[in-house]
Amino acid sequence: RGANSAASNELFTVRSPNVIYTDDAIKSTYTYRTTKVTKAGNKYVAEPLETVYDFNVQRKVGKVGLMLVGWGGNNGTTVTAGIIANRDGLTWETREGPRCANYYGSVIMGSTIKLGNEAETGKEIHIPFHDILPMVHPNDLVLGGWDISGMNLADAMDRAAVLEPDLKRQVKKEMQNMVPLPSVYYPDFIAANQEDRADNILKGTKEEHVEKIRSDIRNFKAEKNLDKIIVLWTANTERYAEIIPGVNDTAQNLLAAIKAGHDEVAPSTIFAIACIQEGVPFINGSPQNTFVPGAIELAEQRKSFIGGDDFKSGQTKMKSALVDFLVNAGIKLTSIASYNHLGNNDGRNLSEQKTFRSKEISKSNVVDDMVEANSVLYKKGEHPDHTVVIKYMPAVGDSKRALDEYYGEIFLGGHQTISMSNVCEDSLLASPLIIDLALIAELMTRITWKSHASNGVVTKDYRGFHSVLSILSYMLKAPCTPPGAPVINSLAKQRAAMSNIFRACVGLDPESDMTLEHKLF
Ligand code: NAI
Ligand code: DG6
Repeated sequence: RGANSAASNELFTVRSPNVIYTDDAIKSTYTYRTTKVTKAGNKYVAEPLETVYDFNVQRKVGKVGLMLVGWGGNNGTTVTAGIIANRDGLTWETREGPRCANYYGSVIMGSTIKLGNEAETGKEIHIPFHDILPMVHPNDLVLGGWDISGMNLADAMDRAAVLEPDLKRQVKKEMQNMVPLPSVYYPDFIAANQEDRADNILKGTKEEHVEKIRSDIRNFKAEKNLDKIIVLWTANTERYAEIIPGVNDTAQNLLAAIKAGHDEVAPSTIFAIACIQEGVPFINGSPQNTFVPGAIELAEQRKSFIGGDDFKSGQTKMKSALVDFLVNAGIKLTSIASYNHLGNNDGRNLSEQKTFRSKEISKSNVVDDMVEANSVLYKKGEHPDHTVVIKYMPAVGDSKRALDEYYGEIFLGGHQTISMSNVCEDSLLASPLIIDLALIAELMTRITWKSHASNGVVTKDYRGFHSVLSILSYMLKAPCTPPGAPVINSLAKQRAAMSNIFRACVGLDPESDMTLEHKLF
């Protein structure tokens, strides 16, 4: 492992006429098989379809910077302390005994992928997810960022009240020297109760703010000698920006609105635009509509990566797994009541209706596709009732209590009620997602593809994936997809998409779980 991790660090190679390894790249030719369906009267005709792609993955990872907007918040300080703790191999005392640093909760760092079956025994071989393709190791990420609160990260970590005292003691010295850059603060976009921490804010116009953020990114890159930077919004949830024709509906209008200092341009959109203009991936970990249509159009025009919205950490992650299970088990889910209370600054900010509304939207839409896919249980347009409640309860701090009741109809008019109490230690669940999002976004900057025409002629030059990185969906409550592309919320499908796309990049077929070799004796 190291800044220039390349061939010698790779855990496996693929032996196949479709895969070539060069010093710089892994090049694969991959046949993507789908099924085309046409409707003939009231019947369907299904036709197997094949498209051949060439993928090119650059093997050299380089030195990567991760800049967090909201660096001094609960997530920002927790992910920073967590990376230092892992990098330095720290152990610390708790009342339950010593604990050591790990990356549990990160799908990339904490889970495995099935590579295949061992030749002699048929035994499944699983490898760490991180080893499927060359990826930056989180311990090597160089951290920086912005916050409207100028508190150094050690004090901010105390303010967050997430980590054990003995762990904080060990990372304190390094974090004391980390001070967030001043940030963009438009009070109207977050709750009024946040005003007392806003002591580190940029003066000037919206246009100047974009330029300042751009120069911050460039300076950080130069100072730390980085090859690339990823920017991620983990700052307060903002209210939704109104979509106004002529203001934020097109790239051109949005840039003009920023120039004119229009009120409906949110701080998170200012960051998104700055990143798009710098060609730096920008990920939104909060629920608001940072990516107004004009921002998406600009990202597409500049071929710059964006991803969002809203980390999917606890209650919603359970929901996107459980609803998938229930609906696919043929159980007609008829209502979901999701209540939660929490006492951290996120909860405080969400105690205002306008910011709560953003969260309510992102938490509510997560079952739509699964319900829509089951026309046996649900008529067109029919949905389970779904209520989301969030209450601010300072006493429980970062230890959010999520209570859910899933109520559904089973065989012959019976009912199934599942009541769930889920204690989500919010920042400890969200921080590993920040790492996953950064690692995958970075990887996507090194993958290009081209396609073959049906006569085998390679038609296009290599190019990157679509600017809207829907491959990040597993980590996000309300996944952004390219305009017109469907939103997939099922957790299992989201994970399979990630692992199978990465398998394709090394010329391996998707993991189908058919295990025919054990079924056809
Ligand atoms: P937090 O309130 O502790 O931290 C947010 C930080 O952002 C604060 O330090 C605040 O001063 C700063 N901030 C506000 N506006 C800013 C701006 N314009 N520029 C720079 N900094 C700004 O919140 P926490 O718990 O860290 O969560 C961050 C975001 O992630 C919230 O939007 C939350 O809803 C979202 N989220 C959190 C999850 C979790 O489990 N912790 C899960 C899903 C989403
Ligand atoms: C209460 O819902 C506050 C929120 O910020 C959540 O803690 C956060 O969005 C995580 O939500 P979930 O549904 O993934 O646990």
